Amino acid sequence: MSTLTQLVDDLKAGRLRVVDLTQPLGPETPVIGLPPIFAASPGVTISVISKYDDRGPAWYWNTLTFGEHTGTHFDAPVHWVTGKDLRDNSCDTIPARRFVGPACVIDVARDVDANPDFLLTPARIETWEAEHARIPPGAWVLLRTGWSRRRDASQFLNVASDGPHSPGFDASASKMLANDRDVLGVGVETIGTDAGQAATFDPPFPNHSIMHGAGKFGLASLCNLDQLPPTGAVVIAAPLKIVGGSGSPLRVIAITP
Ligand code: 23J
Ligand code: MN
Repeated sequence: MSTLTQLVDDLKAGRLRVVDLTQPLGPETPVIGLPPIFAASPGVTISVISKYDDRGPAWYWNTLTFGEHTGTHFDAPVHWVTGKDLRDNSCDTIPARRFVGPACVIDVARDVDANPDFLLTPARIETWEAEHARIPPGAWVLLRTGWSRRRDASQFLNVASDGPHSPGFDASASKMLANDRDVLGVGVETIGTDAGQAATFDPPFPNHSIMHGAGKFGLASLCNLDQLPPTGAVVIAAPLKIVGGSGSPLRVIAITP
C-alpha cells in the first residue's frame, strides 16, 4: 500500500486524526498592540456584499478587512527587515513544500502558569531533545504555553502599565532553532512569535529578527496544541498566496496519531 493510501485509510479508521490548530477569525479577534509610536494593525471587519437580497438574490458573500498579521496567522521572512533581501521570502514565492513538516511540541505550560514572561532557552530545548529526539531539519517547533486557554482578549493580551506580558523565546533559543536545527519555523499560542516584553529586548523582537533573517517562518495564535503528542504529528500551514505578502491568516491543520 502506498503512503497516501495508508494515510486515507488511517484517517477513515480513526487511527489518525485531524486537529485544527486555528482560532476563529472575526470582529472579536484580538490584535497586537505595539508601542504607540508605531502604526497599528486594524482589527477584523466583515461587511456583507449581498445576502440573498436585492444586492444579490441567490448568493451571500462578504468583504473582509484585516491586517496580514491577524488571528491565527503566518509570518513570512519578508515581514522583518532582516529577511527583506532573501529569496522566496514572501507568501506568494515560498515553495509550498515548506508549508508541511513534522511537529515538535515543547510543553512549557507549567512554567508559563508561574511566570507569564517565561522565555524558552537552549537548555530547555536540550532537555526536550534528551527526552524525545533531536529536532529534525524542516520541523515546525510549536511552543505549548497554555496561552490559548485565555479566551478573554484582555487576559490574552495581558497588558500592564509597562506593556504586554506573554511568553516567548530567548534570542539564543531562536538562534539554535534557526541555525543549528534548521526548522521551518516556530509556532506559538500567543498573539505574536515574540514575548510580550520583546520591544524592550536587544535586539527588539529577537525571535522575528533571527527567524526571518534566517528565512524561517512564524505561526501565531495557535490553539489545541494540548491535543498533539510531543513528536509524531505533521503540520500543514499554508498562507494565502498574497503577492508580496508578509503574512496571512490561515488554517493550520495537524495530522496526528
Ligand atoms: C510587527 C511588529 C512587532 C511584532 C509583530 C508585528 C508580530 O507579532 C507579528 O504579528 O508578526 S511582535
Ligand atoms: Mn505576525
